[in-house]
Amino acid sequence: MNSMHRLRSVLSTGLLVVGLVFLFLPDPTLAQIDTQLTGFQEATGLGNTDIRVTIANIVRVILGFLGIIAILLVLYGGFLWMTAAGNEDQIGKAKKVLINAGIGLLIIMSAFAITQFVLTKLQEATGTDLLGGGVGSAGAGGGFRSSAALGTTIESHYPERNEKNVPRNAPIVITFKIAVDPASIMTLAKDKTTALGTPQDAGAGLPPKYDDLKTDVIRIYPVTGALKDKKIEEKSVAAFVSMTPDQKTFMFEPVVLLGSSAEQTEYRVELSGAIMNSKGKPLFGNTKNPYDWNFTVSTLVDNTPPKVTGAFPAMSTTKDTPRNIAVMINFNEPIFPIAASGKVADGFNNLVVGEVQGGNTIKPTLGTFRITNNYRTIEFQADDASNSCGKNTCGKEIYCLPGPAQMQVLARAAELKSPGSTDPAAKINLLASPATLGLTGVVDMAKNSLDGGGLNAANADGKAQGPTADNFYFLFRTSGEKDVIIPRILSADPGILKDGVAVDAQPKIQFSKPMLYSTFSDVMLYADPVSNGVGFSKNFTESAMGEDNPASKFYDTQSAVTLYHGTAFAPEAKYSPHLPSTIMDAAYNCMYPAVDTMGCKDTDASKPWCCNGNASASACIPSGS
Ligand SMILES: [Ca+2]
Ligand SMILES: [Ca+2]
Repeated sequence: MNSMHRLRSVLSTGLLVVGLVFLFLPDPTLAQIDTQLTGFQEATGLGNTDIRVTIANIVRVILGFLGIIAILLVLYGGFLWMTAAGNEDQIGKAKKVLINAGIGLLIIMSAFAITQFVLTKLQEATGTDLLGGGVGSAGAGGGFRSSAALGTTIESHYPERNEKNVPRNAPIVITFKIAVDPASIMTLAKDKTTALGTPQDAGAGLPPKYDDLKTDVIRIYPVTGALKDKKIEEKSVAAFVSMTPDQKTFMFEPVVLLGSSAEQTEYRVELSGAIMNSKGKPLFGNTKNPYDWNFTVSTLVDNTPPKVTGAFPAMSTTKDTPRNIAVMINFNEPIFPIAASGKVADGFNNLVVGEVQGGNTIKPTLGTFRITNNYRTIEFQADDASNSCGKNTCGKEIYCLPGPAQMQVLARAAELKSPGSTDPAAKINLLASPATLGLTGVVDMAKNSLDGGGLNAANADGKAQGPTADNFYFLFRTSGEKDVIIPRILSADPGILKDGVAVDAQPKIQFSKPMLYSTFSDVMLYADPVSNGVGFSKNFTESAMGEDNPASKFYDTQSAVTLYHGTAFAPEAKYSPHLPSTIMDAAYNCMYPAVDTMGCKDTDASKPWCCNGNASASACIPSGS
């Protein structure tokens, strides 16, 4: 009890970051096989480079070898001279060797300079960071670096890296980890009176306006198809920009449909270093071309409405749910963020979590709706001071749902302009609702209204019928209790200190409870050496919970996170996921790996970290990170 108390007090300082680190090492043999097949382009950092660039790189390597030979010749000449001992013949020979080696070196250096110049020009033309700038092999550092911002500066983006079959009417969406200055991304309309990025002149039933993308700051352009040979400036896509109120998620809606109906078209998105954070500082530091990715657009337009695949807590008439939980709804496809993000106190009404009162009225609980899990999950966290629940084990103030109470969760379908129409322009009736761009309910990325189907999904028929038929809702009961069970890691794949890991293995970590996805933005994937870092996004999955788990008293699911990385791990580099104690479960309990089942069972408050399965008194962030 005493040690438990000490443990609590240590944790409640909120200062400690408890890390759980796994190390694993990709298999160099496997890597070789992989690089010859699918991973070749990424692993070499050549991206979409054509044969000219490849040849230029080969020439550079050959010149490097010739340079070494020339230097060896200089050494040989010097050696001859030193050991000549006045022998004129040998001195003469030495002079000849030195002069010739010198001339050779000059030629090689000029050739090297020319190659470098050609590579620079090609880099400008192809948009690939070929020169890398890092130590080690040509290009490799550059290719990885331009992807590694995902998971560090960028939380997620849609479409994902290398995603196929993206519909032609998809927007491009980027979520940054911190607030971004919208003026660095978009041109502001002159008559604008409302806050940046929110629609203006939206009154009197007029459709809301957006702002224009600065196409030199974020470039979206086709790399295949009819326009492929045009200059980037000429083929960059014009787009309207909108953003969520926290200034972290930006939606870029192309003015015309992407791609063509005749053939699949590959697109590239490039972020420049001109993007500023909300304090006016460069978001990516000094990096000139910090991030880019490609995806492929299909020949089709998305006219299929999104569906709900699951929700938390589970609908139940027999089990009461503790009060201190977040509410989550999962969807079968990514959801357009601004239609599903907002604060109840600001009038956001597209989703409601509230207490059922007499006469079928719902009293909305104050809180915030967020979009997470690569835009597939909407999460609700209460923030009503009257429902304050005290502090959790890591010292964070938390807010509960009302309890005991009968609760209802509602996700509205968006109003339809002409129900049943498949014409993309006639799908959604944009109302004068400035906070959500006129979207009155949940829509997918292509703005198809939710096929929620009502209670028990009776109308989930693949057709968008609008409200109220296609509103999604369910009921659950809260108890007066709080859930204070600490979430545990049940398994990790690859396991701790595992080597021989495939370069395309996607690390997966299984938790004992449903987790609060939005807190996973603090998860890191460190690389040693650091230049081999890969970008990663987080995909969550849920599975049925075993009855032996004490948490199943309340819940029916566990959750797992997969660190999905679009570029291959570098062979023979070490990687370590870092899971800090700021990760929370769906009842706001912080993770505490030092009492975990992954090898660390130490409850000594002086060793709060768990590193590679061993309790540790200090943080376990590996060297090089
Ligand atoms: Ca869809
Ligand atoms: Ca329907």
